[in-house]
Amino acid sequence: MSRKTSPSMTLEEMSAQAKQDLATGVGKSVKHESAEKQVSGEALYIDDRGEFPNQLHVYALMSPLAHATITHLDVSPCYGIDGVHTVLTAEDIPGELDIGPILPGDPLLADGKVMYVGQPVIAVAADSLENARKGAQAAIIEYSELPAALDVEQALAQELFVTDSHQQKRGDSENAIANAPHQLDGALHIGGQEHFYLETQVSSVVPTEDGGVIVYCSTQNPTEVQKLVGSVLGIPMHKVLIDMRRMGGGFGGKETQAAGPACIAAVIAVQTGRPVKFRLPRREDMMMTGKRHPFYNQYKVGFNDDGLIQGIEIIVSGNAGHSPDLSRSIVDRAMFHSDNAYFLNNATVTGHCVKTNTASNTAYRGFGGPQGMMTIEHVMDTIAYHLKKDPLDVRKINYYADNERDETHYFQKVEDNFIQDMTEELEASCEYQARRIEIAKFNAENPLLKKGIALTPVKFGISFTATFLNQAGALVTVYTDGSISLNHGGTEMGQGLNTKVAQIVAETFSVDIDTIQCTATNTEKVPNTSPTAASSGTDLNGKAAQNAALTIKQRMVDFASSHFKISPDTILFSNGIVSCGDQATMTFADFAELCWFNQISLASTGFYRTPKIYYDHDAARGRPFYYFAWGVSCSEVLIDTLTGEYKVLRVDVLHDVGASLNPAIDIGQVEGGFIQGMGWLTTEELVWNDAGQLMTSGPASYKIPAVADTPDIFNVHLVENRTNPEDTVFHSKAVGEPPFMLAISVWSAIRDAVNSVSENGEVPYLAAPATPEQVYNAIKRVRKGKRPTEFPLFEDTLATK
Ligand code: MTE
Ligand code: QUE
Ligand code: MOS
Repeated sequence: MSRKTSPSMTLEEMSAQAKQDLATGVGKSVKHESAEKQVSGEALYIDDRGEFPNQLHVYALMSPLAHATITHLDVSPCYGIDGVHTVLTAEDIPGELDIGPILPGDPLLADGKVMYVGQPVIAVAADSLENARKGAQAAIIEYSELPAALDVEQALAQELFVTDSHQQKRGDSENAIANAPHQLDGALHIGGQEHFYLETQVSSVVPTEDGGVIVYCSTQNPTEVQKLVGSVLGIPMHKVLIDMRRMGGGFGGKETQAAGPACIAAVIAVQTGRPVKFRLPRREDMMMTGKRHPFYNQYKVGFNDDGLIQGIEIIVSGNAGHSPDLSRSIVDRAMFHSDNAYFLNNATVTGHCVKTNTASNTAYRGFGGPQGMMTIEHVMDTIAYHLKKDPLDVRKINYYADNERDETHYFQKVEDNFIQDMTEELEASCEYQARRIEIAKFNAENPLLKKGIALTPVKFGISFTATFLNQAGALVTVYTDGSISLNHGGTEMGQGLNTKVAQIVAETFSVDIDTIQCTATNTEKVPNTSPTAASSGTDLNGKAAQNAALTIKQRMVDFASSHFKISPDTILFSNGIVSCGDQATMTFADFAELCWFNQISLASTGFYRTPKIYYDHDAARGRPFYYFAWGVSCSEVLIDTLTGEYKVLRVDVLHDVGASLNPAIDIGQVEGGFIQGMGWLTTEELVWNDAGQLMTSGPASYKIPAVADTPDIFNVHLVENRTNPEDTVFHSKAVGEPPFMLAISVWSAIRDAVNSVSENGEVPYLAAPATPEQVYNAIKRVRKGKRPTEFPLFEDTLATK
C-alpha cells in the first residue's frame, strides 16, 4: 500500500504519482498502526517493558468489609516477610490523600475507615509481587463493622446520595399523563458491567533527580494522573511526566481509576528512590475498581391508542458506589438519553446518584447513555405489548421528526435527523416484515423453542456534557528528511485514534502515512489535555493535529511563494510531491529541507475547541451536544422456554459515522461496540453476596462474550454518501461509544420471544442482563398470568423521592 517518492524519480514519474489518490489519507481503510505488532505480540504494554534495576513491586491489601472503622492497624509484621521493602498507609502520603477527580471521596488508602469490600487499605512494596502479597497479608488489622448500604432501592429510599440530584422538565408531564387514554408505570433494574480490559490497571514509576517522577501509566487521562500524582506527592505538575503509548483496552475504566495505582507507585518511588511497578492482578482489579453503574429506573407514561407518548416521567437512579467519581456526569448523560430517538413533548426526567458501599462506579462506554436509553426502549415494547401492536410501529410514530417534533426535553434542536430513513432502509434490507411473519409461524408450530425479533434505534449526543472538556492540543514536527512526528493529547486504547489522526496529518500534507510517526502520549509534549472519552478523541485531537499541520503547511507555502516568486495557490502538495507553479517540483522531503535551509520553523502546536455548545445546569437547557450520531439495528433470537437459554441468530446494523475517516476501523468499532453491549445485556452478570463481596471476580464466573457468541449472521454497514453537516474533522462523526447501544435490540428481541408465550395478556418483565435465569423467570411469570410482585409499582417507589 505504501508508496514512497525517491530522489531518482523523474519529473514525469513524480507528477504521475502526484495525480494518484493518496492511498493512506482520510476515508481509506488504512490498517491500525499497531495491528501487526499486536498480532505478533511485539506491541509493548506497561508490564512488557524491561524491568528497571532495583525495581519494587506493589501489592495493595483490600478491605474485607463493606463498611467499618479501622480500630487497629499494625504493619510491623509485614517487614518480617522476605523481600519486603516498605509499607504504605494513609499516614505516609506526603501531600493530599484524596484523589477524587471532581469531588473528594476517594482516599488513596483507607483513612480510618473502609467504605467497600476491595478498598485498598495498605500497600506493600517488595522485590517481587509474590513477596509483596505475602507481606501485605501479614498486617494485623482490626475493624469495627458499620451498617452497610448494599441495595440500590433501599439506599434510594433512605436518600443516600453522593451528590445533588438533577431534573429536566419540558411541558407538563403530570397533566399530559393524566389526560392520556392509557397510562402505565413500572420500574427496570439494569445491571452494571465489568470493563474487563485485557491489560489491568498498571503503572511503572521512575524517580527523577529533582524529586519528580516519570510515570508509565495505562490511562485514558494522562493529565489527571499527572495532576493527582503531583497532588499526593505535594509537588508541582511540572515535576511529573506521564507517558502513555497504548492501553490494552480502557472502555472508560481508565479515565479516573488508573490514577490510584499510579499515585501509590509514585509515592513509594519517591520515598525509596527506586523504580516501582504496580499492576493489579485480575481479581484485585475487579474488586478494587469501579464498573458501569447499575441503574434502577422508574417511569410513568401516558399514551394514546396508536402508542404515541403524550407525557412521561422518568427517574433514573445510578448506583454510584461509595464516592462521587464521575457519577454526576454519568447520571446526567443517562438523563440526556432518556429520550433516545423519541420526541418527548411532556417529560420530566430526574436523576439521582445513589450511594452504596460498593466500589465507586465510573465511566464505561456510553457513560450512562445506555442505562438512560433502556427505560424508553422498555417503555416502547411495553406500550406495544399492551396495545397488541408491532413494537417497531410504536417506535416509528414516536421518532423525532420535522414539524415541531424536533426538540429534546433539554431543549436542544435535533438536527441532521434521518432516523426514519435509516429505519426504513434497514427494515427493507433485513426483511423485517417477512421475518416477523415467519417468526410468528415458527412460534405457532414450536411449543418449546421460540423466536423473537426487534429493531431499535440509537441517537447518541457527541461532546462532553461538561463543556470545558471539549478542547484538545497537538504537536506536529516535520524533520529535514521529510519524516513527521505527531503527538496529540488523546490516548490509544485500541480504537484506532492514532491511525486516524495520522491519516488526517497525512492528508493535510498529502504524504504517505508511513512518513508519520505517532509518538506516545506525553504530558510534556501536549499539556492540559482532556481524557480520551465521550467518543471525542478523533473529533478533538484530529482537529488539533490538523490545525498544527495547517500552520506548518502555511509557513511552507508562504516561504515558497516568496522564494519562487509565485502565487500561493500554484503551490500544490500531492502524494508526497510538492509542485511550486512551473518553478520547481520536488519530493516533500526535499521541500522540507529547503524550508529548513531558509530558516522556516517546521514544528507547531495546534489547538481546537468545539464551537456552539453550552448547557445551563440550573435551567436544564442548552445545546450540550455538537451533533448526534445515529444507528439502527435489528436482532433475531431463539430462546429455549424450558431452560431460558438463547442464541442470537442474526443481527443487521446500519450505523452513521458521517464521512468515515477509516471504514475498516469504524466497522471494527461498530462490531466491537455491539458485542460489548450484547455482553452487558445478556451474560455479564455481577453478583455480590450479602456482605458486599463481589462473587464474580474472574473470567470463570463473569461471562464476557466469547467467539461462539457472535451472531451467526452479522451484517454491519455504515451509512454511505452522508457527511456530518457540522464542521467536524473532514465531516466525520465519532464512533467509539454509539454502537454499544445498538445491542439493545438483542435484549428487546429476547423480550419479544418471551412475550410470544405470554398468557392472559401479561406483559413480560425482563431485567438486564437477560441471563438465561432471568429469561426463564420471565417466561414463568408471563405463563402464570400474574403481575410480578417482586417489582414494586411506580407509585410505591415514587413516594420515596
Ligand atoms: N475500542 C477499543 N478497542 N478499546 C477501548 O478501550 N473504548 C471505547 C471506544 N472504543 C475503547 C474502544 C470508549 S469508552 C470510548 S469513549 C472511545 O473508544 C474513546 O476513543 P475515541 O474517542 O478515540 O473514539
Ligand atoms: C461524557 C463523558 C464524560 C463527561 C461528560 C460526558 C467524561 C468525563 C467527564 C468529566 C466531567 C467533569 C470533570 C471531569 C470529567 O464528563 O468522560 O474531569 O471535571 O470524564 O457527556 O464521557
Ligand atoms: Mo468512554 S466511557 O467515554 O471512556
